[in-house]
Amino acid sequence: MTDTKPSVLVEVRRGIAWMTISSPPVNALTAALIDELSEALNNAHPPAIRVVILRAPAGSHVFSAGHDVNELPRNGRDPLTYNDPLRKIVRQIEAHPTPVIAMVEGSVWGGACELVLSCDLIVAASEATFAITPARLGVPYNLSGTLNLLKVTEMHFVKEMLFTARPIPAGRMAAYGVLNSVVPSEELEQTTADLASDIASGSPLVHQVMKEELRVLANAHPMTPEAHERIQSLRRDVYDSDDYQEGLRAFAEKRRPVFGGS
Ligand code: YXS
Repeated sequence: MTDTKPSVLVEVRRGIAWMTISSPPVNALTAALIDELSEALNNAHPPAIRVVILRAPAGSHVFSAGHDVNELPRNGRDPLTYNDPLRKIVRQIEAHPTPVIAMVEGSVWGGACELVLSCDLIVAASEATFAITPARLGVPYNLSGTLNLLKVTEMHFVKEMLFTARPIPAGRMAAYGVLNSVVPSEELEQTTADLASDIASGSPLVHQVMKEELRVLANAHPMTPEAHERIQSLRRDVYDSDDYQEGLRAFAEKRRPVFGGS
């Protein structure tokens, strides 16, 4: 009987911490799994740990199905607030004092794309796909998630991903600058290990300082309080809408949603 309890297996090899997230059947990012990952990261600090690699179990067809839909609030509350577990782990990875590499095989959905994008480097198998699906579920994608997309690629590609919610093949993601490399699945682990060991041989202090410098610079976006309030009120229109309830209902009933636009 395979263990269905969410877990993060940590294996340390020559200063590189391989973290395998597992939450059967589709690695949905439940609060419990995110707690396990947060704990694993808290125990993976330099100089003992030089690089973290985030992966799914070998051979996974689904890297992660994204936020656990069953954990999205339905009662008119913002489903993606600052303290949502997924938002917290994204910030923790961005602030983690070592480089974090996402090693991706299988399909990546919704908030799991943001989890992967929060990593410093991404190596993907050629058959991997990435789909950002709020439009499919009627969910109000949050400000930081949208900004994180705009930081790594261009507006038209961001709009294609967000408006269509289609799974985008790894090759196109790399062509738009989102992935560092795309390799045949049989080469994925070795390619990632080689990249990690190159990084691990460098100065951990310099990595830590440069990573934080880049995080601060990437977030240096002047935004007026009025702009922030306007975006939040637009998002409230979505999570207060019938369409949001319809998206969650359709997911639960395993049918395509019928959005009425209100
Ligand atoms: O019917 P059972 O009980 O076996 O459960 C099914 C699915 O309901 C469940 N499951 C999930 N449960 C919670 N949260 C999820 N995200 C989720 N996805 C799936 O897992 C069991 C097996 O699913 P099934 O039969 O569909 O498996 P499959 O192999 O045919 O297909 C795997 C997927 C991942 C392609 C498919 O399950 C799928 O498309 N899942 C939804 C992916 C998605 O749209 N994720 C976005 C979640 S919302 C989110 O991340 C953010 C809030 S946002 O929208 O802002 O990005």
